[in-house]
Amino acid sequence: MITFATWPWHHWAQQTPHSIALRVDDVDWSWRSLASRIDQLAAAWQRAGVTVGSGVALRGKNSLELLLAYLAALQCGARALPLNPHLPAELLAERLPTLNIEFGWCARDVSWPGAITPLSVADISSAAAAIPPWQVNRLATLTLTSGSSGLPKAAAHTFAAHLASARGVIRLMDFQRRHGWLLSLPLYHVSGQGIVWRWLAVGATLALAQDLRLEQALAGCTHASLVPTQLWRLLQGDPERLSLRDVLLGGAMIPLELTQRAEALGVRCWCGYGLTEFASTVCAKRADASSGVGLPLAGREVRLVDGEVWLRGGGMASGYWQQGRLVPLADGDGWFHTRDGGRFVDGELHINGRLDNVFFCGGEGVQPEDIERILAKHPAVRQSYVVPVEDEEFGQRPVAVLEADASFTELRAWLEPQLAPWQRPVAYLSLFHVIPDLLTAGGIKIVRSQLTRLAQAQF
Ligand code: 4YB
Repeated sequence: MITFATWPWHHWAQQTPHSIALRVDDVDWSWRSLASRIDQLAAAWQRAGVTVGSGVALRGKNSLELLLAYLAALQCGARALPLNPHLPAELLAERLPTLNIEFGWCARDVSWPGAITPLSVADISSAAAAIPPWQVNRLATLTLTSGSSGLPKAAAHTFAAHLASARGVIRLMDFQRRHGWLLSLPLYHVSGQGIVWRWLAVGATLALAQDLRLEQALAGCTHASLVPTQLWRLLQGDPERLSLRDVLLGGAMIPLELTQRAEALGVRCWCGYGLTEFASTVCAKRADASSGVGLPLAGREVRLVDGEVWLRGGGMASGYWQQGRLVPLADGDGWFHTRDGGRFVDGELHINGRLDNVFFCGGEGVQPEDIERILAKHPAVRQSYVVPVEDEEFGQRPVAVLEADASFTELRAWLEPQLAPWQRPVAYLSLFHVIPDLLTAGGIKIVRSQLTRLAQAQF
């Protein structure tokens, strides 16, 4: 596996200058043209004051401009913080000052909190700037966690961590220079950045489709990363026409029914378990007859302590960035305590669910994911969440929030015999009724605390 002596895009511009680095809609960019565009943009941003150690926030949906901004910020030696464009302004105003962000780029003209200097990708400087040296151990990115409560934390990764994460997946999935990976998940989430670092690590083609539906965006791509809901939707369309060869799934429980259906259509499925703190994938395997997430990728270790998954090794963030310093995320022996419940079955890791999601119904612990796993087996269920609602008699009781093509009466009759009495939902709600703007909300996962609040209000 290559170790870089210079910025990866410069490396590939020297090694394979005419190979296709990027395919944006129908336009191809060679490594040489990409590297030269990044040089121009980085030089302009350096003239605007961005320097080694600056903080640069990048706010937008995936686009060519966002990718260029990300790479240019890195080449300036800055810490890049990609942000979900749907984050409320109040949260940014509260969070950005603690993250030492001095500059901001945004896809649309929005105002940044006062102290932040806006940057533009229209800026071009042909004056050669002194390019900061590539240093694999420099802090490269801050990525906000999607924590279920409180303010998100900013996991700080070095280039070395991103590359270590990439290498584990590349080795497993046989991703090579001749392949193309669609940037199918947002860059503000580690799953999107994971795609970028795998692309850079092997010098393959990255595909970006700015306004296309997923089926169309995938045309000509061999690889994609998808959350289970995206793959369900894809299989509902015209799956015969998919050119997709390999799909890395993750972010949530991956139903066996999903991978079996996709595999039968010739799509190789890889089941991953990953986290922001580990710059994406930690465990993965080729989908098979078991619902586990396989074994740790090379260079990672997993152990279970009182049923909690602890992780250590390659890809781990250097800490959470807070007020100019790194707050450790691991214990004294280097283990990160994930708050995920897990178990080993036949030597393979299975994820039970978030320990923080457990609630109590009449004194009995309910792990919502145990019920969701059963619901996911029903052929008509596309998405399912179980959340607690307050109950005078039992404390809390489960409610099922579903996207399904079957009636709730039918689902209830099918589900209840499979559950203990305290696990049985007291109500069934339609997901799109509870969160009408779900599809436009931008995130890759449901925020459970929000879903719980909305379900409680409708109950
Ligand atoms: C899971 C889970 C699983 C995560 N079963 N719970 O490149 C990739 O690995 C990728 C590919 C496709 C889609 C997503 C990814 C990711 O990176 C996902 C990373 C992620 O979700 N990070 S997160 O910080 O937002 O959430 C982490 C949490 O998500 C974990 O702590 C688990 O609770 C949950 N999770 N994979 C069950 N296979």
